[in-house]
Amino acid sequence: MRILISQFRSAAARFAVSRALVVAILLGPVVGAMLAFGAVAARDATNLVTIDNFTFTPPELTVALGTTVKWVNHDDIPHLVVNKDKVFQSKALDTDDSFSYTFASAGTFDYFCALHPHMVGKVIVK
Ligand SMILES: [Cu+2]
Repeated sequence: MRILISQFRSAAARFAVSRALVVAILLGPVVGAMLAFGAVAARDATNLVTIDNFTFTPPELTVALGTTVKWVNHDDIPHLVVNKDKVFQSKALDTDDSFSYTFASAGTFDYFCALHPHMVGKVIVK
């Protein structure tokens, strides 16, 4: 009887260890995916320029070479994003439309809205 109990205990201990291992294996990808999602969300937030009330926000954005910047129009009238040196130019962006551009060279990129030239902003690529 004593032998049976001790066998039962060691079996229970093995079960607890293997159950913890299974939980760790199952949760690994979930935690990894959550971390990856957080990193993507953070990157999106830092490279986003919103257009609200005829204003680019932030008006000046500094990014690393190779970064994709996304502009989103939240106004209910169309806007464009046009680089002064014609390096990039969006189509007319209606409400909630977006435009993305990946900066493949360093420098300062001044831009404006072709419909409302007083709307200006700049992206500095380092
Ligand atoms: Cu505009």
